[in-house]
Amino acid sequence: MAILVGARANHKRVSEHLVKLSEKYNVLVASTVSSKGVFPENHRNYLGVYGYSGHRRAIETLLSNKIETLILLGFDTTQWTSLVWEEDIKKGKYLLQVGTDIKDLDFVIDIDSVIISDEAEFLSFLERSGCLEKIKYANESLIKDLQTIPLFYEVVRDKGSGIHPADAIQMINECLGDYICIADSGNHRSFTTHYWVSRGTNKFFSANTICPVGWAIPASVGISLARKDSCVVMTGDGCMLMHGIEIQTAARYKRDILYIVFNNSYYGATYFNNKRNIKEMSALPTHNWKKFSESLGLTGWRVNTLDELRSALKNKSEQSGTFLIDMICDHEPETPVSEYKARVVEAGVL
Ligand SMILES: Cc1ncc(C[n+]2csc(CCOP(=O)(O)OP(=O)(O)O)c2C)c(N)n1
Ligand SMILES: [Mg+2]
Repeated sequence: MAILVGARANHKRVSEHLVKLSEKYNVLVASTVSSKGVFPENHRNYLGVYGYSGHRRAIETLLSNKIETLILLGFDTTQWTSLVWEEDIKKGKYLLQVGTDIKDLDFVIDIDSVIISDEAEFLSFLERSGCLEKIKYANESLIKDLQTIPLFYEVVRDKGSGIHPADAIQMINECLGDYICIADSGNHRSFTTHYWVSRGTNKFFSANTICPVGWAIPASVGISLARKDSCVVMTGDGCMLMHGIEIQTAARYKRDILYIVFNNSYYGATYFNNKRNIKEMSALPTHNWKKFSESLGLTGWRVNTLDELRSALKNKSEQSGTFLIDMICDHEPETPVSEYKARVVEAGVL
């Protein structure tokens, strides 16, 4: 048995129940781009992100017949979360959907049973029902088996030069893995969703439905004020052009936030989505975000290599305050969306 958690269940009460149940009864948990961080991503019972920018372990397992019962918990069925409406999620399984929003239930994915319930209440009922005792033993060997499937897809390195965003995210994660991570809109979101491993729970934020570019910059100020934890924001040069000026507010109120600008001189996502466009549709001047940040009271660094990135991260990790890393990179490295993209192409959208 496994639970695939969606956006509606991405809150603290559900996380607490999920971790407790998973540890007590070996329940496997997967998330989506809209619920990443609801369960610790370094946990042995974690399958990974399913859908857009999803993990290999989650996609392979949930599309196989290794899982007998799959519970979709607070699941928001979108093109991203459903892996382009992939029907194989039903393969060999009993599908149960639990949630409170009637519009979500039995929508597009053909469900076997539906329960209208608060997600956390449902989990505590599930435990009281006693049925998880059986799962505990059945899932034990499955968990060992699944550990052999890597979480990540292999990084594709045949395009672009300089810092590869996948390497950058893994390095940032290694140095600042306890920070709250806030991902903006663009290729950098895809890399972050895949390669950032959220330790602990409720420490990952990203706007996934309307996806406004630059959202993460002002959102980080609110998140920092509400949570009072260190934050790292993965943003792009296009995002900075939309809402970058908001870093002023962060510095003015001395928020402990590190902004990392994936400065690839492109609206990278636009380039990938509209390859036949004229260059001017997606190319951008290489702005100096280090100087921009300094003019607004932040400390800025510009980095061109992974070594320079590591030393800037080390510097930040030793102090609190508002900082920006202007990271020069290429727009061409492929985002980790091969499974998603193949389905979009098959549907004739791209
Ligand atoms: C307000 C708004 N306008 C346009 C878009 C479409 N859009 C999504 S990602 C993106 C490119 C963002 O560029 P950048 O911040 O440089 O990120 P990159 O893809 O290069 O990593 C655009 C234009 C959007 N999501 N929101
Ligand atoms: Mg860009």
